Parts: sequence; C-alpha cells; structure tokens
Amino acid sequence: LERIPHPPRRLPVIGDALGSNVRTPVQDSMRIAARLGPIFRRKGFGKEIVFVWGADLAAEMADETRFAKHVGLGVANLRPMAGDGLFTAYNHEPNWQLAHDILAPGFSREAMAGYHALMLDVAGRLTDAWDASEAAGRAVDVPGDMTKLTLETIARTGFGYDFGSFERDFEREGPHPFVSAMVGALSFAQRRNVVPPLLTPVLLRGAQRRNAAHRAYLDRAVDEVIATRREAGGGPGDLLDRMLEVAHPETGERLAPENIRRQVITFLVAGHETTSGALSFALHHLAQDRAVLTRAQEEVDRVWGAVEVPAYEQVAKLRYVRRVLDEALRLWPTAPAYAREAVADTTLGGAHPMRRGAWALVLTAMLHRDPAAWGPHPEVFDPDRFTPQAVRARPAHVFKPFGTGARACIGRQFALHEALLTLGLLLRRYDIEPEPGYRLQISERLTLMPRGLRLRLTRRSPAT
Ligand code: MNH
Repeated sequence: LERIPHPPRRLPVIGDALGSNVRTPVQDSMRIAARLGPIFRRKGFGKEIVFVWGADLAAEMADETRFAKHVGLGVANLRPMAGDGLFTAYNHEPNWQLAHDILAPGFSREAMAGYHALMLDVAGRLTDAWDASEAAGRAVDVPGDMTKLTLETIARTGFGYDFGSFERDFEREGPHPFVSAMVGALSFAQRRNVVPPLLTPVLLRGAQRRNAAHRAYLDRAVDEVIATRREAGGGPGDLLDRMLEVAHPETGERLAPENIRRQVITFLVAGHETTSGALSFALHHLAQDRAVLTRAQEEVDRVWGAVEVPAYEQVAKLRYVRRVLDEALRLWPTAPAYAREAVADTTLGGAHPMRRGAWALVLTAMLHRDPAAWGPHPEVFDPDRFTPQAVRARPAHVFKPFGTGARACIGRQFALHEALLTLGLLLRRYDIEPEPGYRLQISERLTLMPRGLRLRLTRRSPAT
C-alpha cells in the first residue's frame, strides 16, 4: 500500500476528504486521478479506497481467474433495497446463479425482438411530448424525458406495468413517486459512501427517515406490480413471468417470493437510470457537434429510408449512431466505476501485493481517458474512435461501460437496442440545438447525468 500515491495533504480523521464535495465523489476522484496517475488511494474517516484506472492495470483486473466482482461502496449500500438481487448479490450467494440462469434467456435476441414493439410504443409517447414542446417553442428537459422513457420501457417490457410517466402533469404533480423514491434511495446510498459511519446517525438522521419511507414505497409499488400479474393469471412471457413461473433448467429450483421482490426493484432501477443518462449524454454531444449530428441524421435517413416504423433488424444497422453512443459512454460511462477483488493472493502490476479478498475500484471514467489506450486527446468527442479498424487497433479491456466478466451487465443488449431505437427516431424527426451558453455539468447519484440539459427542437421537413 505504501507504494500507492495519495493526495499530499493528509489530515487526521478526515484524511483526504478536504476540498472534496459530497455531491461529486466521482468527479473529485477523476481530478485526483489526473494528478496521481494510474493507481492511487483516497482516505477519509478511517476508510481507505484504492482506485485503478491505468489500461494495463484495469486489463489485469479483468482477468476472471485472478479477480471477481466486489460488492462494496455504492453497490453494498443498495443491499437494504435490492438484497440478493442480481446486481447486489455476493458472488457466493446461491441466488445469483439461480436468478442469472432463469433470467438470462429474457435477454436473448428473440426476447429482444419481442420487446421491440413495446419499445416503439414508449418512444412514440416521447415524440408526442416533444412534438408538443416543439410546436410551443419550448426547450425540452432531456434527462427528465429520457428518464420517463427508460422507466416506462423497462416497466412495460419487463413487467407489463405502466407508470404513466408521460401522461403525468409534471408541473403540478412532479415526478412519479416511484421515481422520487428511487432517486432518493440512490442519492442516499451515495451519501453513505462519503459520510463517516459514526456520524451517519447524526448527519443523516432526516435522510435516513426519508430513506425508510422511500424503501417502503418501493416495496409497496413492487408488490402491486406482482399482485396485478398474479390476478391476471400470467402475462406475455416477460421477465416477471420468468421470475414467477420458470424453474431452473437443471435443478428445477425457483425464485423465492422475497427474492422476486428484490429482482423487480433491481431491474426497475438498474434497467433505466443508466440508459437514461447514456441517451442524455449522447444527445448533448450530438447537439454540440453539427458535423456529427448531420452524419448521424444522414445515416438514419439512408438506412431507415421512408419506413414509418423501423423493424427490429433495422435498429442495429445504425452503425454510426452506435459509435456516437459508444463515444458518449466512453466519456461519460453512466455507471462510472466498478469494484474488483482478488480471488487469491496476487500481485497487481508486478508491484502491488493484494491478499485474497482485497479490492480496488476501477474508475471507468478515467480508464476511458487513459492516453495509453485512447491517444493524446482523450477529452475530444470523436465517434470514429469506434470504427472497426480503430477498435481492432486498441488493446482489449479498455472500454468497460458495462463492467466486466461474469457479473457484467445482463441488460447490455436491451440498453443498446432501446437507446439506438430512440436516437434513430429522434434524429430522423428533429434538428436539435443546445441552449445558448449551456456548459456541461454532471450530477452524481451513483450514476452520472448531465445536469439541466435542455435542447431546442425543430421538426425536420421530410421526417415521418
Ligand atoms: Mn446494467 C450490471 C452498466 C443498462 C441490468 N450494469 C451492470 C454493471 C455495469 C452496468 C457497469 C456491472 C456493475 C458491477 O460490476 O458492479 N447497465 C450499465 C449501463 C447501462 C445498463 C451503462 C445502460 C447504458 N442494466 C442495464 C439495463 C438493465 C441492466 C437496461 C436491465 C434491463 N446491470 C443490470 C443487472 C446487473 C447490471 C441486473 C447485474 C448483473 C449481475 O451481476 O449478474
């Protein structure tokens, strides 16, 4: 540990916490990373965290024979809400493999094709709302609207449940209470990383009370989703049907009711927050760069042609739009870090001994900026970093927006299909422009989101 650099001014008790902001732990770590190099540590209130972001070190930590997912920090703080659901389960918990095997077919190509029509329907509600804003000359609230889209999409495709996000009168009623409860719970989980445990009862008393109410609300909402399905006597074979009815193909085991509750919360949260951010950052960069926007629009016009609704197969054909999305996820991986632990005693980078169980945080947002992998100008937004030739020329394991290994994102294809479909529909329909003077600011609530991003729309004439 002694060999790993840390910020120079270390104080008793608060350690390196000075000058950092409880609302921006990721961005603070990114700044420190740029000063201290590919591996460093930060300490505060008795906790010391090792951060890794160098391409070589991150590649080592992707080796599944030496490292595995570590459930810690933000992920561990979600345990009270998500329990042994897929995302928060410890590697040794039997419910991980069980749920993984039962739910994985819900993310196959065929399953995805089955969600396509519902995804289109939700995207149609978004364009209805944007048409109205455009007609009224109002700028649109991008993170707000993308969150409505992604929440409705996972709720309807996964659980046959309609939160009615687009039908709500936002001005009068605010966000859907499920969204408020979820965002509250995520922010609380992040806060607990940066407030010393001993002071939590004092500093976070009010927050803890609100958090308990949020969790109770989430549990109730989920129980209602499940009860609705049980009353209907089954659904279209979606994720919820799998959870309720499918037995493990080999052991015949099923998910227990309490575990199903945890999985539903897991998927509603994991299934929308990060995709919403990814769409928002992609739209931000499209609006900032005329040349990129035009190229993307031309691709959609060419590939989709005059068809009114794109078929499932046409979505993945948007190769350039996909590069825009990848490049947005490179600069702003909306899940900005993941933790890895040593599965046996090992030495990282030939220099840092780690005991079995010792862990470090891979800072994806900086791994994606390592000049060793991305060249001398990693801050520049350039979708052509993801042409097939450019990808082949790079080492493996330098692009990890969906994590790595056995515990990588199960919803990756789902997110990509949803995001490409939505971007395609929006690009075909609107010209987008930033509000004058907008400068990108990022809010953190375990995930990253462009704060206050609003765009001005103009309908494109030939668009359907
Ligand atoms: Mn997702 C795991 C990022 C969309 C459901 N997801 C992960 C991890 C990352 C991640 C990173 C690994 C975390 C870790 O190692 O601790 N996920 C994303 C991003 C997007 C995303 C950037 C969108 C863009 N995720 C989705 C969607 C769903 C989903 C959509 C569901 C429909 N993700 C999960 C689940 C896990 C996960 C479930 C946990 C998988 C496991 O551990 O088996």
